[in-house]
Amino acid sequence: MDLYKLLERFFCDNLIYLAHLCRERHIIYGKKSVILPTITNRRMKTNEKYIINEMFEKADVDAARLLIEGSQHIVISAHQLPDGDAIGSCLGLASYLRAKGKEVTVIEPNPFPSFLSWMEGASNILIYDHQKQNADEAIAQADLIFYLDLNTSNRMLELGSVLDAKQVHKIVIDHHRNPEIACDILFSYPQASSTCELVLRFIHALGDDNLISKGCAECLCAGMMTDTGAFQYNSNSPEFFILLAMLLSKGADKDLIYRRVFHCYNKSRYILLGRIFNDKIEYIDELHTAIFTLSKEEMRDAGYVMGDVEGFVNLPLEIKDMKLSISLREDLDKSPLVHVSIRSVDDIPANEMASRFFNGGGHLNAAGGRLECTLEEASIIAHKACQAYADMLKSSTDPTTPIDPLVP
Ligand SMILES: [Mn+2]
Repeated sequence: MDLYKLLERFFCDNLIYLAHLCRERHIIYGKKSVILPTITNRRMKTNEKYIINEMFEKADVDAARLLIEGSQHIVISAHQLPDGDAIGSCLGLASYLRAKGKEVTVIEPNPFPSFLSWMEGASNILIYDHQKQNADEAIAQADLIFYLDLNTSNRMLELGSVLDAKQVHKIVIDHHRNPEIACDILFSYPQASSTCELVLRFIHALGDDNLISKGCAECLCAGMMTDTGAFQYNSNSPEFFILLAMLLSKGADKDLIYRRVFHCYNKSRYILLGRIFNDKIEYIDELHTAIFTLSKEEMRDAGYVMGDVEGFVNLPLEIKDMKLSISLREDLDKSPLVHVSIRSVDDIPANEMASRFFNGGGHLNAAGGRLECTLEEASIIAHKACQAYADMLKSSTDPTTPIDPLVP
């Protein structure tokens, strides 16, 4: 019987793939030897091309290896208001270093949102604001410090100056632009999706894939997920998914992690969300821009808890043709202080806008800053910032957007 007809009858879903397999078997074994082990062999061969290219300089990896080998007490820290990438990268790296027999202390400048507390090792994180004494002891003992997910120690509150003052070997692993931290080895790769991706590449470059536990994989997967908005942006490289696949193969459950970090909100979040979209958001149509403010009274009235407004700034960009979204949120404690978040699309430089107008910085399409002024004053500055980029914002929208067939 014709081999391809046989395949069609039994394996029509995978016809092309299987036919390809059979052709190989045909050459080697003859027409009738279509057996499953061939598939396994073929898959293994296919996987061979999915190698992870080294992003780091070999000299840096070798130097880091020596520093790790020569140290016993390691401190790992990240930026203030730690997010999924900050906590995930710290805990993922901590898990790996503990597997290498090191004593590791993770210290964060201030508390992290409760939706990250499921991560392995999260309950042992020291919060510098609250556990200064324990943290200072760990820092005093440290012979190696890792700074993760930040480019300047100014983003670590008081912890930054304490770590900076400590005379000890330091390694920075980060994906923000313009790194400024004094260190022995700098792994700064703004093209990376997340610091978690870089930590995974770091472990891989050290040849230690076998030391990635399920708990470690979950932490790194969480950061790769949160810093890409669940793979919506900054995640177009095929290698990103090869790295992710590596974490899945270590036991990370992507779907469960998604639910833990994205489906975990309080009702107060939706009270605030309703308030903003009902009557607070301002659309500047000709600039394809949305700006909204949130006062501390509004947050208190809604029963605000930390993390409630996380990601709000992304939502206006879900509206057709929107190019820029700016959120202005009053600090709950300090006054006058307004936290600014900016999101943009394409080549509209949110980071440049943040540094020119809002004392901040960040990535091309996601940036932030802070203004020591009232919400009203911050809103005026935000309008000025939009006008400064009016030419870019006015320009025509995506030509591939389909025309609504219901509109004549
Ligand atoms: Mn990050």
